[in-house]
Amino acid sequence: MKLILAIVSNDDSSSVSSALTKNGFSVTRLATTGGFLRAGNTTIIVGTEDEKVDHVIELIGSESKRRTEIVPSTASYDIGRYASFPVEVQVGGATIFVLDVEQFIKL
Ligand code: 2BA
Repeated sequence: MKLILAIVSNDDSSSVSSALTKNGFSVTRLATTGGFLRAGNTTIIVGTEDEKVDHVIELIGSESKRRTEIVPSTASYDIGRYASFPVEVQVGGATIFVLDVEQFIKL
């Protein structure tokens, strides 16, 4: 058995956990914070049989693809005026750890 820890953006966490649940996987979601950006992200925990790990990774990947989005940004000028312009940002993606499970107990 394996334990999968997947860190995904908050925006993708609902669709990732829905896809996993629909496919019969048990999922736990933790609200976490990235150490570098200090922004919120979501850590998804899935315990599953060894042969199903690839399916879990595929489902996570399909719902959290790295993509480019255009978001509005503003620049201020000395004269007290602000201009709005679009900037491209990278969002999504997943960081996945797969760990061996020594024991799995449900009481
Ligand atoms: P990613 O590498 O896609 O990582 C996204 C989030 O996944 C991280 O958020 C962190 O919460 C988790 N994570 C990634 N690798 C990990 C690991 N080896 N162990 C534990 N958790 C891990 P943040 O720490 O806020 O980082 C956000 C993004 O900033 C990263 O995206 C990466 O592109 C960049 N980054 C992170 N650390 C950096 C560093 N020391 N120097 C430069 N850029 C860094």
